[in-house]
Amino acid sequence: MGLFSFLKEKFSKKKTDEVETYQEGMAKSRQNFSNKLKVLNKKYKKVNQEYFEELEEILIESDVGVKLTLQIIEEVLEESKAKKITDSEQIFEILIDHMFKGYMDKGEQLTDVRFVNDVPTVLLVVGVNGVGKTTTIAKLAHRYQNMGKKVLLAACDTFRAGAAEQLQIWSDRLGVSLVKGPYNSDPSSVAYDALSKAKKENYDLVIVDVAGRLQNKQYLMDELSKLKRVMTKVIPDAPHESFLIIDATTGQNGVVQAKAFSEITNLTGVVITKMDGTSKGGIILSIRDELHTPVRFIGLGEKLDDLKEFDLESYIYGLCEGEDNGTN
Ligand SMILES: Nc1nc2c(ncn2[C@@H]2O[C@H](COP(=O)(O)OP(=O)(O)OP(=O)(O)O)[C@@H](O)[C@H]2O)c(=O)[nH]1
Ligand SMILES: [Mg+2]
Repeated sequence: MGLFSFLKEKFSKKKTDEVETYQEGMAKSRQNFSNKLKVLNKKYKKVNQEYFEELEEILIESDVGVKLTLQIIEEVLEESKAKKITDSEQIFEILIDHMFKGYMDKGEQLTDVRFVNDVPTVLLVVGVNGVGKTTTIAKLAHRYQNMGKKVLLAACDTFRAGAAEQLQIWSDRLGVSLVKGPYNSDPSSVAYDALSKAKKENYDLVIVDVAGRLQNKQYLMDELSKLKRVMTKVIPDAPHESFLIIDATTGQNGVVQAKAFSEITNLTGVVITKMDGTSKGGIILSIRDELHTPVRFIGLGEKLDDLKEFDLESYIYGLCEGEDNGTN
């Protein structure tokens, strides 16, 4: 049985809230991807070269990325030839298997923050302006607070007017503490203060918000290495996690950002926001293909609970199956 049939059976027996959030958040992507595939499968009962050309186009239009698309098509072609399969419905199953594999094979699977013992766990959050950094930090704070963790926010984006204030609003709303510095002050000194406080007062998690001005790569690189240097004076292994936030609606530009950041700093995870706002949900596969970094969380809406651990099965299912979509 192909993975898609397996998922259909699995989720028709027991559909969790998580799967429903994925299905709702991915409605636009599903309309783009799954509906186009259905039209294609109707057009070609038996597949031929034109079928594969159109399939390639659909994957690229869904932001799966050219490199990965070509790899997937190649694999699907090979498998269908080897098994002598020409029926487009069966090819669909093979396609989904290889999309799944396209993610699985590209590195380790990880989602939740890996907490360390003895000292506060430090999570550095980077990303360019407007990608949903502050909101994601709030959602993560909310998540770990609900798990009983003592969470501290560090507003190290001292460069952009209003950045600390936005974080302050969330810290008040959530009832989590915040350390901030004056406008234009040294981000490292804010981080130093935050980590010192976290260590002294036994916090479990410090989430550090950093400005991500990609316009000047060298400057950003220097700033991030200074930040890390200063943090390790307080907590030797800090940061334990470095998440890059990418806005799914920026498409291939998001992939460019991801590549640039991965050259500047050692990322341990990627968070994809605004999945609900894009029709090109393939971006997750594309970023994974380029970076090999695990997608840790995915933003499927604006509410605090709409940030979910990335789950490949729910994601693939959400991309292909849902209410608006008939029964396939
Ligand atoms: N629909 C949707 N909106 C989101 C999601 N994540 C963030 N947003 C919205 O995106 C907008 C920008 O989010 P912010 O968190 O302010 O982004 P930022 O990166 O901190 O932006 P700056 O601080 O201005 O650089 C807000 O209106 C958020 O509500 C998501 O997963 N889905
Ligand atoms: Mg912000």
